[in-house]
Amino acid sequence: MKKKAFIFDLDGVIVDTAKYHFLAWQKLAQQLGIEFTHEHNEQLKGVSRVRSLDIILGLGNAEASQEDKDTWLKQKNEDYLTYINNMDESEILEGVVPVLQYLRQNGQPIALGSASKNAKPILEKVNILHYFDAIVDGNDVSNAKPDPEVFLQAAQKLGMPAQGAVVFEDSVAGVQAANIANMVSVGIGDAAVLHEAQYNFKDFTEIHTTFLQNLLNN
Ligand code: B16
Ligand code: MG
Repeated sequence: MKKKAFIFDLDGVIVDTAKYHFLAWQKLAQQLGIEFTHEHNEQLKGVSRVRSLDIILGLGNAEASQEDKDTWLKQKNEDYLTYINNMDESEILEGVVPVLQYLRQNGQPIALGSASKNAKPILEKVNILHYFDAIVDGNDVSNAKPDPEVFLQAAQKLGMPAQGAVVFEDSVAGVQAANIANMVSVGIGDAAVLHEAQYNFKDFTEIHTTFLQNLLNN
């Protein structure tokens, strides 16, 4: 069987940490007197922590010093980490583990490509860190998605060519990053939103081994 690099985004693909990001950002927004809804939260998916704060401040037409921003970023992350601390295996999205197992059993190299700086502790918490041969996250990259840096680094760390690597992504920017890197983009979520993806699935329960085999044969 041929080998390809399989690269997974984290939030929205493996686990739904967006709900915890939301709670932590909402607490901060309330403190700052800025209205922050679930709809607003959609704009933060796949976006870096620093950029997320700027988006929230923008919602309130607020400006702030770098010192204040640093304090708020620290506070938001501390709040977020208290939620992460309570995560366990039950939070892995349905269908993800069978796909990881299939890839592992067939000797396929697996990496994580996430914007989160908390990626590794989250994978540890939900007990799937051992599936990953490489982790590239927000601590490693300087350019955010849609820049392909995170996925290019992931392929490189796996010792695999970027071209033909398979990326599972739930964000538009992530799908674009995969396409720019000449990788195979697999959109997870709403196909209308992720219409730029080469393949679309609602979630991992729809991804069967025949699909993975076909990818490997191409
Ligand atoms: P952190 P992903 C992203 O994860 C989240 O979707 C995004 O909402 C978050 O702001 C970003 O990670 C940074 O997370 O504050 O933990 O460094 O989808 O790229 O796995
Ligand atoms: Mg994501």
